[in-house]
Amino acid sequence: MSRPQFPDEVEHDAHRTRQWLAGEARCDGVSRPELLELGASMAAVTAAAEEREPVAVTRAPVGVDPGAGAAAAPIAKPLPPQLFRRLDTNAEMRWDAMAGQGHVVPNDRFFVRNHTVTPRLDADAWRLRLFGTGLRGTPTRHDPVEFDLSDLRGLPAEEHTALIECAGNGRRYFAEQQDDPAPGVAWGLGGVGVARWRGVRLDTVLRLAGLTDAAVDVMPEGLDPEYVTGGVNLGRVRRPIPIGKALDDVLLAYEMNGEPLPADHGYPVRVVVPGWIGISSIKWVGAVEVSATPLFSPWNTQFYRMFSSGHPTGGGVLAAQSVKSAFELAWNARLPAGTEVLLRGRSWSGQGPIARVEVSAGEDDWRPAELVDADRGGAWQRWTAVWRPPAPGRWTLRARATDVTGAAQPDVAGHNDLGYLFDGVVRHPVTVA
Ligand SMILES: Nc1nc2c(c(=O)[nH]1)N[C@H]1C(S)=C(S)[C@@H](COP(=O)(O)O)O[C@H]1N2
Ligand SMILES: [Mo]
Repeated sequence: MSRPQFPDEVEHDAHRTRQWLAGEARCDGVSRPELLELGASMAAVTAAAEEREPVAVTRAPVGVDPGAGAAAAPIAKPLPPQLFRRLDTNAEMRWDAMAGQGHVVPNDRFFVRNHTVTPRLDADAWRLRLFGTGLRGTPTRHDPVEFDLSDLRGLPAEEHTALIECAGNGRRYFAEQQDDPAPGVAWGLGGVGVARWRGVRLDTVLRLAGLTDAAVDVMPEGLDPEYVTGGVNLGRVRRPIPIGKALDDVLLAYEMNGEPLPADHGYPVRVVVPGWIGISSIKWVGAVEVSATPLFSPWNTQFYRMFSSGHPTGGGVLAAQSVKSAFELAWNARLPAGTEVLLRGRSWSGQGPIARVEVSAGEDDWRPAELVDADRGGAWQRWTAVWRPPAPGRWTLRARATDVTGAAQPDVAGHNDLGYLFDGVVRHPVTVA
């Protein structure tokens, strides 16, 4: 699979932003002036909207029978406390739950990021509806080109091991380590996971649906409830993908780690956009607009952009996920004094494989970690380091990685108002007894 093309996205976004600001594009459900106003006057609301505000959603998505599950928990699967930490409608994986696991994250402990709730969809009734000016004959939303699940399963399948990470992963360390709290879901480092995704290439389906050369953007949207925040209904969760990326390595996945996609991860079908921030990988995809004109949604204009005095007006697009490292240890894990401990962890970067990892247990005693060979060039890199805790007490473990492009973890992550892309070295406390 080819590597994500972030420079393309940055360029694409700069171009789209100019068009958007010039009024050349529309953003269904929210008018451009409304969005601009939101942006100008509701910075705080926007921030809260991103990933924090508790959202009261009572409406069911069209075509979904809420049944008895309407008032059910936002997440369908069990969330045992030894595997997850709950964060409103979301759940982050506990890193000690990865101790001794293989390259992928088992489905029972994969993190969940829900803007509202996991919908219970009927796979037999499910259809993928493609429409828009980028398809031959310009099928409309109400008279779309349709595929059902067996259609998709009948097409050539591919399986890719890909990492999905929330752009806000690590956000709590802006507050905890840098005294710079950011609004939004207070993820530790558990808003990330790697799985084997099996499905059909979006490319294949777009071509069957009558893709034309005029298409520039593709916007999948979810069948989960519309997202209401700050009193504004922003509609279904959706974010455009430029056609170049859509035709490159994007999957319509119906299996995760060899099982049908679990309800929380997009059953029956989700989009998987390797390398791009998690919001690109739309779950419970029901429709895909294919457009000959640029598309916008609140998820690429108001959220998931870098806003701060150091970034351009309108914010910078979120491109590659940043470099991060995590120990497969509980926060405040207890370790025995005087004996060798094998520390394990993982590092990853949106820009490419990890080249090198160093660990430290003290002030300035960085030494190289051993990379697990099987992961070389993979979605993330497991590593180990031997440590003999010298004495009982409180110790701080740190790990820092460098990817093949030379991107490395700084001691302090760069500020941005919405707390995205934390990449600082995390100080992991352990107790030696
Ligand atoms: N329809 C829909 N798709 C969605 C979301 C959502 O709330 N609704 N959340 C997005 C975000 S912000 C992330 S980080 C990923 C998380 O995928 P996961 O829940 O399978 O881990 O899904 C993305 N796709
Ligand atoms: Mo996310």
